[in-house]
Amino acid sequence: MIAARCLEPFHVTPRAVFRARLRHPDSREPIDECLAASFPAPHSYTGENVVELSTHGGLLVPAAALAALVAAGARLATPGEFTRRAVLNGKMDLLQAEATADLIDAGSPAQRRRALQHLERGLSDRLASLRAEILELEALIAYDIDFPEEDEGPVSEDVVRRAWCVVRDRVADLLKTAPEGERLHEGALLVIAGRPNAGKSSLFNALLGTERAIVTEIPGTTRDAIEAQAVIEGFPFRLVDTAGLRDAGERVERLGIEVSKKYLAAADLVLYCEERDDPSRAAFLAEVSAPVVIAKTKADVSGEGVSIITGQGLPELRRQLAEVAFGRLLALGDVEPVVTRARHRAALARALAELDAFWDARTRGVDAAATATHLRAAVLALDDLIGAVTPEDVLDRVFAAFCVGK
Ligand SMILES: Nc1nc2c(ncn2[C@@H]2O[C@H](COP(=O)(O)OP(=O)(O)OP(=O)(O)O)[C@@H](O)[C@H]2O)c(=O)[nH]1
Ligand SMILES: [Mg+2]
Repeated sequence: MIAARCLEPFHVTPRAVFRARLRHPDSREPIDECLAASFPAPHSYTGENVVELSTHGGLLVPAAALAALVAAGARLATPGEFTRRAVLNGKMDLLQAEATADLIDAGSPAQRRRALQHLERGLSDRLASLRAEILELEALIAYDIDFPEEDEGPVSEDVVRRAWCVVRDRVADLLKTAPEGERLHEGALLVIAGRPNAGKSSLFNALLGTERAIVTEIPGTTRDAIEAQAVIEGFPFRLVDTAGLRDAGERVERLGIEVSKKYLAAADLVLYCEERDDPSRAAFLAEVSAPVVIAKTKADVSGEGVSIITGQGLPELRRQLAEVAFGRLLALGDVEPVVTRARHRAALARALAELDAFWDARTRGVDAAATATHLRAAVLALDDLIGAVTPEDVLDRVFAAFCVGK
């Protein structure tokens, strides 16, 4: 065993921390005094025999410690390898593995809370109960499958319809959380737009809390789009400051306006800045499909709206932005599960399509055994989502974004 070759003394007392001298396995050269803890299988993170070492920090000691362990037969883990092994050994499901990465990457309180909920099986439990409901629905039509020639089974059609309706709506409700859930994962793309000199860059800086974009009294100051991460009311946003929209201007500015238009097309929401009622607003709004929040700027001069000088209106604006981008999540609170990735959305959409195909086939008089294949397919879609049987390439994709050491 690798640890036994390098540590002096070495114990396998479960989960007891002990102090040991770390030596090079060949030269026996002492490298560090470290803390070691052994976690015999299956009571470890990965489910395998694990020894954890805490060495002194710095540059030389950890590098020498790693070299000694590699000389004793260890190798460095690939990104996400520990969690991947935990999934393969049944210590956690795929949703919990994704949540582990999300927890580490969380940049806002809302992301952290959601990742923790998924890690604690919030989403896994909901999917397990939906899966059980679909299997119960299949049990309800078991009589029809066994005795296809009978007209009336012991379970009335109304009972089957209600059971189908309940589970179908529950899958649909979970699927409806996908747009905001994925936004929670990526950050809502908030594009700040408006005429030159409207105060866009000033508001961008105020929402970020740092002077990131250049502000001057000259219209056309911002030439290119600037993107930055911000946390607003606990939610993650990607803020984009853009070049003021106008038709005139020189070549560089016109290119900047083109970039603004591309961002506007991808935006989750748009913050439209104007100093006073702006005649070009209507034409602008007509071209944008994302929801738009209108901010009246320079309130210290005009009296109403937001001012970056006095701070007036900024708390209300922050609340409004969070409400528009994450209103559904705010209404659901932290208890109801939410799906946060395209992978989740695709699997749920498949389950929903199969549930609808089941009912459609049943009402068209297709024989019960054939309709049941749709219920089986819906269950399989949920199994894929939980990661019950996960093909290698799905694992590769999930763990590609992991950091080394988890
Ligand atoms: N009094 C007052 N002045 C402001 C406020 N916000 C912005 N300004 C001023 O308005 C001018 C334009 O501000 P910017 O933030 O550069 O405006 P912009 O919309 O980014 O302008 P372009 O990048 O040229 O399109 C600057 O002189 C700012 O100091 C405000 O809340 N109150
Ligand atoms: Mg600007």
